[in-house]
Amino acid sequence: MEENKKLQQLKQYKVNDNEQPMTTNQGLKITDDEHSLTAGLRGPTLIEDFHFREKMTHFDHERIPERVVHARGTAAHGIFESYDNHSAITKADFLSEAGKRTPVFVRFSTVAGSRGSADTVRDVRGFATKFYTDEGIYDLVGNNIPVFFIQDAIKFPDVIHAVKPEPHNEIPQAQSAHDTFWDFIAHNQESAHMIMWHLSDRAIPRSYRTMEGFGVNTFRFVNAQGEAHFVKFHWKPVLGMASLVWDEAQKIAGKDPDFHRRDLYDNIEAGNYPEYELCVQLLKPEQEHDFDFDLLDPTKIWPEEQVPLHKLGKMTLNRNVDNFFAETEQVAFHPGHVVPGIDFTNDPLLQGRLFSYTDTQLIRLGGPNFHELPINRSVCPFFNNQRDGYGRQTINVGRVSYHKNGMQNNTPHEVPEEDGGYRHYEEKVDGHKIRARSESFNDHFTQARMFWISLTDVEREHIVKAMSFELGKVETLAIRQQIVDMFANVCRDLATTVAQNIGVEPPQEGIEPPDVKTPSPAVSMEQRPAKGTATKKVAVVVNDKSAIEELASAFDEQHMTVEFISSKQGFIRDFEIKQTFDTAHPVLYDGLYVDATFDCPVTSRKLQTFVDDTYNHYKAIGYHEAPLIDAQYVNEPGVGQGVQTFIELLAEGRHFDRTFAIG
Ligand code: HDE
Repeated sequence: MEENKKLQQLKQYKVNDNEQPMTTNQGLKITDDEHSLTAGLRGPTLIEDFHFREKMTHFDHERIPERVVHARGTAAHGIFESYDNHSAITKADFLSEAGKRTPVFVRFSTVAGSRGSADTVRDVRGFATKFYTDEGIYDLVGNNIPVFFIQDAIKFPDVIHAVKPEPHNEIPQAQSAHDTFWDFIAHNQESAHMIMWHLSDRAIPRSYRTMEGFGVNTFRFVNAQGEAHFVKFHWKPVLGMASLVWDEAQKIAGKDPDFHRRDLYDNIEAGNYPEYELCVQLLKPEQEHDFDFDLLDPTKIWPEEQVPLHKLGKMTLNRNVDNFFAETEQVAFHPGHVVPGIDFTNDPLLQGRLFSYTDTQLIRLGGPNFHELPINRSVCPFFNNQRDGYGRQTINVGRVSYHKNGMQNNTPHEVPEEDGGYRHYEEKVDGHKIRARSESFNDHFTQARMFWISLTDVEREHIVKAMSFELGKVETLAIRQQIVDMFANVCRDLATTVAQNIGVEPPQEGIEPPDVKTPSPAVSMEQRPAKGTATKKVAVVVNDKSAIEELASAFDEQHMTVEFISSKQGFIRDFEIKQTFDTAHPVLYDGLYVDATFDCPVTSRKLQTFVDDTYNHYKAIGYHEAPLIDAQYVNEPGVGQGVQTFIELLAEGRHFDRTFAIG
């Protein structure tokens, strides 16, 4: 694999201790790592035991604070390649020519859960990308949902306190289905649009590989002539989009809490490199007031039908980390890490973010030198008069650490814009100091309604179920009622059905949604579904009579990932059976092919459960002969005989038109 500049740089920090002698951190060779130095065989440990003290002290200090949000995550290295010379819209050098390649590091995350929480909870996903450009670090710190709960950063601690486990008993972990979260929503109606996305299938992605990413905030592109555009960023997964169903997501949280982390890791190891296209929506400064929403409002999208996407390039994730802590845990993102050609707007959420990210690294990474950690280091050299601080690694030589100076010819010197110096976009700003928000931010329901009317029936049904589930977990009836009334502003039927499901009154008379005539079909996941079989993971049930050879080659040709399952582990001919009905579970696969029966009634029962769960979650089921699966399923959608039929059914995605499935 290609050694990009960042990977080359990281090499010098890697240590392989295989076959090496054991030493203390000071390099002293250790003769005995099993026993403390004690006064006699049964006596106390001596304080002079420097080896014990060093080892124990280091262990005692191993933990750093987890991220206050996005604590649970996983990351990978990759490369970004620009499709073209985009200098007409931005002078960013990494976008300046077709084929220009820039190393990247991407961290995906959930938001609410602790570092050890399950991957498949209902939550927003973080999608943070660090570009190691020739002009310095550029971070695109996005989410998989294009809008946010709040409009002003000053409310961020509130929404996060509300969604995190409740303070009196620290329950529930990584869940929004509890009183404080929904109490916040009922009293902060600007979150209505975000809630619609949060209750949709977007919040339970099948994998990080099949998920979109969004910059959310409105940024600015500036070209060499100083011309600016408002810009929204999008990542589009080349595989298309896919989600879990809720029953499945909850079960996976127990069967494999590392489901998304494992999926990303395994696919990169297998050479199934995830790819995402970077796209932007652009608006000229004179278009700032052309819309019925405010371009600076982070609770609004720019409908793709009105503002089309331009493709800028493609990112490929092609290398796993060597060490989770050193890379994934210590990586420090910041939306304020920009390069010339990328600038900010007055989006009030973005403005607050520009303060928060550096601030949080100071406590999390222990001081101001986190930019020196290998994963955070720029691949271009950096020079300034900043000095010292905890853990400083750079040995700055010379006597001068101030500007201006005469002793060092006034260097490091400032760089004019034409030589690559960063110059802020000179936006005219004029106003009174006030704590207030523009009236143009006040419409909270039009886009929530637009989202609702843009979805398919199945997607809408999932929102009804998700809202019923979430509110069904809320103990305070008044909060349930307030939310029902609030969402009558989006759809009266939605609110009424949910009210029936959760035992509260239908929404008050007189609350009606805004009259939205134009949907935005692009918000539906069905517009970019993950079709085809490539990288889909299937369970294939076999015994020693099964045609494993043929199955393996047929599925391999389709670039599917196959796991053979039988009653016992071991080998059948040349094939290693790595999974049994006890080590595997149907929720962990995209489809099931059955080519075996079992005499043992217990094993047969386990196989039946496998088929049932696969059916319940609308996934493709194939079988060699009809008697191999329950007769009730044979004529159901997404169930078929023979390998070819199964491949076609798997390629279509989920089969939501089943008679009695759940999910
Ligand atoms: Fe963040 N966010 N955020 N956020 N955010 C953090 O920074 C913050 C917001 C996002 O994988 C923290 O290094 C404020 C929107 C991602 O390391 C912290 C506000 C979006 C990640 C922080 C927001 C994001 C973070 C915690 C409201 C989508 C994980 C740890 C104004 C565009 C990055 C850290 C990683 C992390 C603050 C809202 C994305 C505390 C104040 C909107 C993907 O600085």
